[in-house]
Amino acid sequence: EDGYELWLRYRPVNDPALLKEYKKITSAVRILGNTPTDTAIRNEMLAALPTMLQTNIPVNTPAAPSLLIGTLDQINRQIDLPVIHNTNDEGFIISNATIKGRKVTIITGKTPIGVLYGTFQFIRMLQTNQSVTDLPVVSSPKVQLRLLNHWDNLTRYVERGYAGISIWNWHLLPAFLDPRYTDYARLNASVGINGVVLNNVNANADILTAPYLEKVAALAKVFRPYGIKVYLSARFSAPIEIGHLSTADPLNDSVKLWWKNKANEIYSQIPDFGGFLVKANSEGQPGPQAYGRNHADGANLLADAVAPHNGIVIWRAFVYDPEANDRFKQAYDEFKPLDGRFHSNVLVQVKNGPIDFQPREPFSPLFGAMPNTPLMLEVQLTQEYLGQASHLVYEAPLFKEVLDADTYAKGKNSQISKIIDGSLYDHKISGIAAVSNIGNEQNWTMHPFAAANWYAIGRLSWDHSLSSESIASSWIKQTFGNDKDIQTPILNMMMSSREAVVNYMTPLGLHHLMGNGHHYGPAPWSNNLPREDWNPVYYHRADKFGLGFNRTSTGTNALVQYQPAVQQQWADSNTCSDQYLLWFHHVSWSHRLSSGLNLWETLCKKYTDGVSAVKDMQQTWQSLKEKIDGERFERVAMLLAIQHTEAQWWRNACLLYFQTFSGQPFPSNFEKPDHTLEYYQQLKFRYAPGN
Ligand code: BDP
Repeated sequence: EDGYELWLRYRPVNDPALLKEYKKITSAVRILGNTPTDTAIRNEMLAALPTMLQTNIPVNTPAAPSLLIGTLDQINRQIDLPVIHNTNDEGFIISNATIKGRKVTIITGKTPIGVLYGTFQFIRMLQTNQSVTDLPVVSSPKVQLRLLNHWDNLTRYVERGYAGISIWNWHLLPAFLDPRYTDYARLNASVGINGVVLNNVNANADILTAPYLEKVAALAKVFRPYGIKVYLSARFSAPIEIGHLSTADPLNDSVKLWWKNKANEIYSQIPDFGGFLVKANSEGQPGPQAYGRNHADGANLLADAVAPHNGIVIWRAFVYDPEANDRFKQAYDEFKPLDGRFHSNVLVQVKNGPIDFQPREPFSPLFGAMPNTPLMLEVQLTQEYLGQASHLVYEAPLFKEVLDADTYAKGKNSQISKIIDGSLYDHKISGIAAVSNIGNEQNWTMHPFAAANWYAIGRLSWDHSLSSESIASSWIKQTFGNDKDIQTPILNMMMSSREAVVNYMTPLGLHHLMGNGHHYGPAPWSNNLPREDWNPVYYHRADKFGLGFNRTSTGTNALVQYQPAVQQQWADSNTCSDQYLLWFHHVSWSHRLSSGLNLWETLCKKYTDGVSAVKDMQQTWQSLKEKIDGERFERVAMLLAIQHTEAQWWRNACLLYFQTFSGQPFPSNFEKPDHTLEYYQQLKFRYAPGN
């Protein structure tokens, strides 16, 4: 198996009792609507049911239906008692009903898209061998905008992409519609993703020119039946670059008019265009500050242009300034004062942590600090800092850690999930964005397990109360099948993988230790980049005394950006949890941690634990050799071997380097590094994908 189907992998149901039940329910399927979405529903049912149930499935025959699929309006015209469960516009209901005294199963919702989501849920229940008798299942998404952000350039090079080149074939669009586009839409819709930003946040203004818009419109047309809207990253200086104006000043009338006209042009071709995503005044991207204006001025300019069309603007808060004394504080310092100044169709998109998608970060202090602005959470699926596409890292525990974090913004129980879903401050729009890990590799994500992250963020954006375990379990069944012997071992691998990567890369709150530019492998010694806040030494601050970044009141005082209850958790190096210790404290090498070991010994232990966890994953995987198809088995086995080698490399390189400061020996049972520090320092990676 080449892995192309991902979790929409339809295989025969083996359990005889369930097979009987499923066959009965699907013995006559009737789809009531005839929109393009209903065609998508029909196609999916016909792709799934005959293969899974090994029988012909009559769809829309004259026979009395056993499974009735349609919107609430359509359904309620057919059945004896109206369905009254409450859902929002995208929600669905799978339930039992009667038609003239005969029992039917129904899949319904307020809109065809809701019905499509219900259909995917129904299929998922079959794929994961759940009984469909335990009804009703009623579900609505908790978050409105559930988006993938592609960092795809128009050249098809994907920034931080490790799974091939972009799946958007700009050269052959709009006439050539790769069937992959439809499969992409199916995969997204099946987990509830309802929007995609097609191009990189480091944007090229050409995407907003007529020839590209025609291509974008063609993609939008493929995605539309699946409830997926397209969005574009807009380059702030586009009025200059493609509009030939002399300025992009957000308060200039010609600039305003240019964006208005541009929005009108886009909507004339893509009436349901989602809106713009903007990275401004960040890492060299143009922005309103060049004209003495602020982020709100910039965002509102674009927001006004798309507002007549119900479009939105997603403005990123990923900013940092070389002049600041701590990069950690920058987004908060710049954005908090602007709270309340963004127009109502603007969301501010905030990365989960204050720095940049590290294996573990404390949550960004912006969450809870901008009550008058809808904040969108940004997470990264592409594993820029998580071993890239060769490391098995199941990210749902990372996502959950953020969503469940309590900001105390409105007292206890002010979790980030409630800020993101709009409920804490009663916002009308809400969203989660995930930087895509998709490329044109046959299996989409290169590492078969990387697809679990795509899957997980969809499921969590729909319902952030789901557990990482339950999401992993469904994914395993849908991806590898229901064989009982494989469930627990694979689940264990996945559930241990996030802590493993934290341990072998950046334990105890270390962060940003990776190689320059390509971010591949360890380079904690690195100190030669033009900006101080790009260098690993800026972040770990190792010296003869100890290790870590003092962000308490005796240091940069970034801690003060959190609510007092949160500050309290982290302010004292004796009570701060090990996970965040070096994020906030410069701790002496002899400092005792909760384990009783000192900092140096604990560091050695954590790095070693990380490597052992990868070894365990390898062994577990080997034990499944007979149970997994050869192609996917071998692929994962090879990648795990790379991961193991690289985990050792991280451990050895980091510990040898930190030892030059700690001056302490390796513990007696410690497996000695196989090379010297100098060896690791001179390694070059000409083939590592860059940015
Ligand atoms: C960093 C990446 C860089 C992105 C930037 C961003 O290294 O390639 O452009 O984030 O999010 O993680 O804008």
